[in-house]
Amino acid sequence: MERAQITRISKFLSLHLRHQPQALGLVLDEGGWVSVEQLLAGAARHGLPLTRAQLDEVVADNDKQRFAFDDSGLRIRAQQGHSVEIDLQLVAAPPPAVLYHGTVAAALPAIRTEGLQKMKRHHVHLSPEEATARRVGQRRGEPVILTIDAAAMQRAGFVFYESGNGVWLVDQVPPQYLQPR
Ligand code: HQG
Repeated sequence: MERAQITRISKFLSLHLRHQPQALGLVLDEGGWVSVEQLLAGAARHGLPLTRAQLDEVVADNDKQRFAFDDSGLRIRAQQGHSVEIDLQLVAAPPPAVLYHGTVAAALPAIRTEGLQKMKRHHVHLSPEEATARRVGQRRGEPVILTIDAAAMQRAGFVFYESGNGVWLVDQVPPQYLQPR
């Protein structure tokens, strides 16, 4: 498929697997999973007919591995980023010593006061690489990269989770763990 078509399908999947499953007549189970067959039927009903091969291509090609099939290949879910209530059954793991977060200057005063908050998502999203954080910040304007002392947070008892696609998740980052750069 062409890049534009893959992006269109990826955005459609993000919308429905993270935020509005009901718009496609889907019900996510508690882990966020949905049957591939029902997803394809719902997509066809809503003007985006899609073959299983096309879905496989979008899942495999995705730059951030946003979606995953279960072991049977019969169910699919978004790996993270949900606004609907689900339990991804994430496994706690020790984080890299340093993590990065990309944001923009306008958010800094609030972030310096109250720390990084999860806002509308289930967790604060952090990246092991600065370049990834830069791309995340760029979605909102000129990026500002914050360095997080994840090792100190872990020593203080904060629990980190690694999502299936290399994003590190935590409930919040209090301002004292944001290192000045
Ligand atoms: C900011 C995309 C004010 C935070 C990306 C960010 C990522 C605060 C925004 C993933 C704040 C929330 C996550 C505070 C945090 N006061 N602003 N106390 N604390 N913020 O989209 O990290 O394409 O929920 O800096 O690429 O930008 O969806 O989080 O600017 O991986 O797969 O509030 O989403 O991936 O924005 O992005 P978001 P994010 P997908």
